Amino acid sequence: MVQKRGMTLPRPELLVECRPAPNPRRVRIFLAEKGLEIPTEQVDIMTGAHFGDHAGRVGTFHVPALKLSDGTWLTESMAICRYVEALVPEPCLMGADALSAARIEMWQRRLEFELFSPIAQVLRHGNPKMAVLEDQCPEWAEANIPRVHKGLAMLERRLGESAHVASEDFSVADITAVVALDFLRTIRIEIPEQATATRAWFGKMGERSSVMASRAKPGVKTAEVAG
Ligand SMILES: N[C@@H](CCC(=O)N[C@@H](CS)C(=O)NCC(=O)O)C(=O)O
Repeated sequence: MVQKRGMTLPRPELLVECRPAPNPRRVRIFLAEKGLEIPTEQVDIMTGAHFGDHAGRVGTFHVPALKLSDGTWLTESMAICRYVEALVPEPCLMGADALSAARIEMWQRRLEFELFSPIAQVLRHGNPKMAVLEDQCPEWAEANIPRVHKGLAMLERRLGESAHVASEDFSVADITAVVALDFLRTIRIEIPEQATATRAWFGKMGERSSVMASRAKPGVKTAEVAG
């Protein structure tokens, strides 16, 4: 248990994830930035394994899920990150004051809705291998392609005016953005040549040990795992 403002908080004990999938990867990067190592358990969502025992014990079929030392589970990547941020405040990744926390949350949500999610929709509805996860609607995949390009343009405008996504400092919003950009490969879209600010920032992000370590191990096909 961890002491926090007079309360005893349960410890993170186990991260259930699917290594090539993008949402668990956001949490892995976050944990690495905090210097935390938590045992992991893999559930292969591409075989539908998460619909069975995993969903039964956690209460939802999605990954990631974090088991706490009191036997309860946390799901939703950002809820997990917020809990870890409270346990391990440094380095601060979700905002040290009300305004910076709000700005980080704003960019984090914009990236999820305007880039990460459209990429996931193109993959999940456009790649026949994703039929295990989705009642597919190919027209919805097509409809999301322009949204991906709009999201990329939004990110490029932002990185043209700011060293990192939410402010001058690295934050969880950068984690969502870097994972989204790596996820582009699954739908065979590249960061545009003219997106020079995004390309420069993406190169720097790739040098962070947390980002490097989170990339899928050789032999694991990221292109075939859903978001
Ligand atoms: N909102 C959740 C989304 C989690 C999510 O969609 N995870 C994907 C893997 S990246 C998943 O479990 N997919 C399984 C499925 O769709 O059946 C979060 O932020 O953690």
